[in-house]
Amino acid sequence: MTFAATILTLYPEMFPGPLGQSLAGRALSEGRWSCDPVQIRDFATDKHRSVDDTPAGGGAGMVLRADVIASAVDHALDSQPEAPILAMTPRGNPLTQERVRALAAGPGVTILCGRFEGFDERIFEGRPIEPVSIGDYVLSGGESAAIVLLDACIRLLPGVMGAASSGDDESFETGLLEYPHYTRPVEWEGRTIPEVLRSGDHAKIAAWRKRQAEIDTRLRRPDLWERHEGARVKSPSGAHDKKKER
Ligand code: 6GU
Repeated sequence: MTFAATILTLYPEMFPGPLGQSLAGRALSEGRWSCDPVQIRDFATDKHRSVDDTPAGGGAGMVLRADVIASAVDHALDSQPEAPILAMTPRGNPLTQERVRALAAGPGVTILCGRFEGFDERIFEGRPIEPVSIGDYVLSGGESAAIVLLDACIRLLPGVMGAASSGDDESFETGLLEYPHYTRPVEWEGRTIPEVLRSGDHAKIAAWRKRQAEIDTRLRRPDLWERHEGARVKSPSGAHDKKKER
């Protein structure tokens, strides 16, 4: 089964881009996913083939026209009606590993890439288009965000990664950041690999990794730590127990 990616963009030559290399590139050659960039401008109807116009109410920049975007989306819906449609925008719902997993388990995705100030908001009414953001910063366009989203999906497709992708330990799969890694040389610039990792005691190693994951998450991602701790309740003894399912 092929994961079909349709990308609606003003810069189709940006695809597959970095996804033509390495892991994703190999998976593309093997037919595990397909990449179909579509030029939004091909759906413009006026003689200047315009795709944008000035913002209603005034202000800086340009806004992508609802009529042109809708025609491009309807074309994608015709060719791949089962694929969810995501619009890349810093105003979107935050992308999560959970959402990535759900997308990767499906038939593919249609991704709408914005440039300029964004989309006419009316495209989100009447069509099943979900706005998605990849983080709290602003990119010059949705194309690089689409590449991020596709990379995250592709590595999860069957046969793309080996044992590593089953990764129950991976960052976010546990709700915590992943533990730190080390490899040879054992001593480098006067720094040594933690002794426990060379002990061969697998129970001790697992306990150490869990502890490190907790320390790093608390320090770097207090938001994730809060959520992780929120899933636990204090027992009368003062020990932490997993919260009971309701
Ligand atoms: Cl999805 N698009 C743009 N243009 N900027 C972003 C983003 C998306 N996510 C974070 N910043």
